[in-house]
Amino acid sequence: MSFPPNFVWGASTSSYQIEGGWNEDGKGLSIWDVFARQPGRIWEGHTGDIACDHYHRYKSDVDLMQEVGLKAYRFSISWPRVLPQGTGSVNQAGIDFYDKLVDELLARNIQPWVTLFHWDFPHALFLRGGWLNPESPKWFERYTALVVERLSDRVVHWMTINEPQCFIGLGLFNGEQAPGLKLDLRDVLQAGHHSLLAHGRAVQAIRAGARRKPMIGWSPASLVCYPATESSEDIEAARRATLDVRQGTLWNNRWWGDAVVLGHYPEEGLKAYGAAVPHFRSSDFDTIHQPIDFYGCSMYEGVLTKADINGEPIHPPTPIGYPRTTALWKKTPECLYWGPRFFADHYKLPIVITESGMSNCDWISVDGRVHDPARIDFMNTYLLQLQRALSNGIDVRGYFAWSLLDNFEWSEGYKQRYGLIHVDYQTQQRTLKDSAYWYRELIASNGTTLEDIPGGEAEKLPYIVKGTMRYIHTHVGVPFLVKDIATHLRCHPDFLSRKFKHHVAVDLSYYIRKVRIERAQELLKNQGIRVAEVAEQSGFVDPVNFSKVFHRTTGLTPSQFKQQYFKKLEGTTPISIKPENPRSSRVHQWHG
Ligand code: IFM
Repeated sequence: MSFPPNFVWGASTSSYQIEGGWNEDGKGLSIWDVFARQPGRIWEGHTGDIACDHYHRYKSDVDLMQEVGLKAYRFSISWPRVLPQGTGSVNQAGIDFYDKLVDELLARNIQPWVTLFHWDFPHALFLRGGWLNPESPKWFERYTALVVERLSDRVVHWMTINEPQCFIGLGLFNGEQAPGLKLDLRDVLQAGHHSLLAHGRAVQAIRAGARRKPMIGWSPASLVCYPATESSEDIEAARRATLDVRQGTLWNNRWWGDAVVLGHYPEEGLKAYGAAVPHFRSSDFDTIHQPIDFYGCSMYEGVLTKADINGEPIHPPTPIGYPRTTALWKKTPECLYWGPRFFADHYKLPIVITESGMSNCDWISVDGRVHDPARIDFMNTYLLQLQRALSNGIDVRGYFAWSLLDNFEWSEGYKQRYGLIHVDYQTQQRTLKDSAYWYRELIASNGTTLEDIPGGEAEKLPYIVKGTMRYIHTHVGVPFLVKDIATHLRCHPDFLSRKFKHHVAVDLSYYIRKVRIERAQELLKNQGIRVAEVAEQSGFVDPVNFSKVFHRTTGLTPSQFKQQYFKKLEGTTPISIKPENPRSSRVHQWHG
């Protein structure tokens, strides 16, 4: 089954991770600007001061998005760029930046998907208590209303907050991320409660102010436990573990998700957090629980789960040598099947994969390209699972690769590369990785080029050879040269021919000829067709040359081939079906 025709193929980024321009044109400080300057916080003292310099290069970055063939681009707005103090006066240049970005995207037919908050909280508001301040939901509502006022004549897709488990949990509980605090669990959950109220108020502000009918969602970190086998016991154990809330950690789905979608904290959560449950009024949920149009899932890895003898979930240890990314996250494609299935089932909302991808050790090779077969395989295997979810009737609307560009990976600095596009941080030069070209073909085919042949011959061929074969088969009806395939795949024609010969053991030009002649043979089986038409439709410019090549390859001229073919057909004895049962009307009809 292929993906639905309107499936949204996209890529994601976030403001602090790519923009740079940290103090330009009136932008205010974000907590990340401050945190990154504190010694020992970020790997090798990196900062997002320049990052990918997207603030200055957004136009050429949108060109690259177009080159990758993206249907949608998910980006976030830097709150302190548009409101330097978090509230109060607007930084015109800041909001203009996003205004122009949206125009650039639309001019290239790329849907803008806007996230309002992806962690770069205004420092000025942090000094007023940040998310701990009960006013914070109102601050966020006003900021949202401003953005909606400026962009909603063009933007339709909105996401409120990104991964509260991280900006609350990692930011305020274990201090790994900005602002780097280690608060009591109760305070942390209080701040979390305010962020949920902020989500609800933002949804209200979008619906109240949007000039085009909005599609609103959010994007929590989505933690998936997947079953070790398809037994009903393991499936149930995995489902329960996915929906569980455990003591002393914010890594769960339901504390956050149930509040937003179901309008209450889950019983399990109230029990698990006990005395740390924050202060709230039940009417708070009238604000938090707003109708949303999709459930965004940021999904990277899953946890293998089995049922023990009592049906309780257990997690078998990870085998030595298990495939992992450079961030040491496990490659677990199954999460893209079980995650959407469990979440769609529990929340009854359409699913959008707002982030999925892998960090990898990528560099520019001697041939000038970035070869990242691991990422291609990662995306391929994950997307096959998403396809499985779709064919099982789960309503998945889109997939956003994390990330468009290599970028600033928070406390890991630039150590991890997640992009489809390589960034040289010294020169800011961008290079499309092999995975970007692979993704381009996948998008163009609406997902039909996923490789589902484990261990098959095609699987052993490198991407460039498969890409060449695909190009030849899809373009067989038009004249093209090896250099056209090379341009399409962004490599040198000699390199392409060498690789092809090495892996397929025939000359590339011979292979192209063979595919064209096979196509011609098929066409010649059509009685009414003229040889000149066959030549044209199998990609030959000159019919005389076509006849010569045909003869050289098959030992027959096109007309001889045709004659022989129809002669053979004439000679075939039609299959006669003798009625075994003379009363069967169907058999009688056939013979009649
Ligand atoms: O880079 C992050 C992103 O900002 C939030 N989700 C996970 C990504 C990879 O760690």
